[in-house]
Amino acid sequence: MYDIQKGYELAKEYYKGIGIDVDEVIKACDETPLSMHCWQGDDVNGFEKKEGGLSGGIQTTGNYPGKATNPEQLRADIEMAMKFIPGVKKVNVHANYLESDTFVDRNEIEPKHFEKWADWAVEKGIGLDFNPTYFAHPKSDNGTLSALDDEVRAFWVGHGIRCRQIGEYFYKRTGKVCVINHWTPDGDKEFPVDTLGPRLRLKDSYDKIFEATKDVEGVMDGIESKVFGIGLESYTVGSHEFCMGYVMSKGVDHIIMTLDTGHYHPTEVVSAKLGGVYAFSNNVLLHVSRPVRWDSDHVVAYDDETKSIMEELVRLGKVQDTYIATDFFDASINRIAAWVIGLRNTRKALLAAMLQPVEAMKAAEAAGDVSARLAMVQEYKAGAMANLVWDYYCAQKGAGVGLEWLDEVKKYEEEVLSKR
Ligand code: RNT
Ligand code: ZN
Repeated sequence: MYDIQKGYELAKEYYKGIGIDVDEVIKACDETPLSMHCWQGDDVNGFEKKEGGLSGGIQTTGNYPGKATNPEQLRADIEMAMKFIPGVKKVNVHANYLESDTFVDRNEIEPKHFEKWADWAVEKGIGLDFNPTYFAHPKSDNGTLSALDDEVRAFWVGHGIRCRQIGEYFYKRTGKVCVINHWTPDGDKEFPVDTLGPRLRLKDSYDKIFEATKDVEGVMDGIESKVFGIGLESYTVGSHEFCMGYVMSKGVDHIIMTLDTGHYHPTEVVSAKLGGVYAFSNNVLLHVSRPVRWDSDHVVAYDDETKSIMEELVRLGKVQDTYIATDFFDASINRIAAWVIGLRNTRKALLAAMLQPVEAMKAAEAAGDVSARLAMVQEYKAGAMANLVWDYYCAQKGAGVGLEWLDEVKKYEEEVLSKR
């Protein structure tokens, strides 16, 4: 290992020269919560006492041994991963991760089924986010909130209502706002003749959920769109236009857009959408993921788009207004490694973005000096010394420098995961 302190001193001097206080940046980055999705640990299975696999156009592929098969294991794995993810974290729980000795259907879930998650979060001093599970259920095969069948729709509205109540319970237990993400898989393999009807029903269902729970406190609601799902290739009820229209037409603070980085056409990027959305909304929920071909949920990479998203948030001055959550599931590698890699990349991209002289760039732009603007944007994108700051930050937090975390995760695999 090289001399991390020396690297930090050098970086500090460099950044001082361009008007950046490294310690302030580290603090701001560290205090930005990242919401870690629980579902990477067990391939989105959850703990319902029922048979049946994943559905709704999402899929995990791979058969890597050692996945969590009960809540205790999942929480232990999350704790293991968290050791190597520096900074404030929340945990994002899905409704199908309830805990009950007997089967509880989705429209009957209650705070008590999530008490252990809340106890654990309180003990760890972290916040919890939540997600209705509008998929992987016999009643989700022909649509959920947009289904033609009145009873099916009512069932899912009931689920949405229960989820908002559980969100409030999480808020009350942890003292931290619970961000709920509503994603429905509803769609069609072929292009339907009636594309409007399902959308009007989805709109009506969301209205019913929010109306029935209008007194719920401490909850934010992201509405997540998607371009397509497996088996639902031609039509998605909750398209981008629908979700954006819904959020903007409601015009209330708690209903916001969820932008999932894997949910757009291949040449569309979320980094280019943020400025437009923030012209009309105070907050955004971000699902940081990585699309590859048909899959929207590969492990987050330290790639151009992840960096561009963080740069955009910094330049917009919206880091604190954006709920940053991860969303990917990979069953082909050690699941803890998947979490660590994806969340470290997310955090690192944020740090690198914060280490850029945004004020100077904005000044060049305001002065009409477009050449200087391009020169600066390119110069600082490389993040000359950002890695030195990252290593120092990880060392300070005891989160492991470089690949130090890998040995420990491998050891845990040998001693714990491989024995499951
Ligand atoms: C699916 C959505 C959604 C899910 C989770 C499990 O395409 O991105 O957010 O990944 O609800
Ligand atoms: Zn998502």
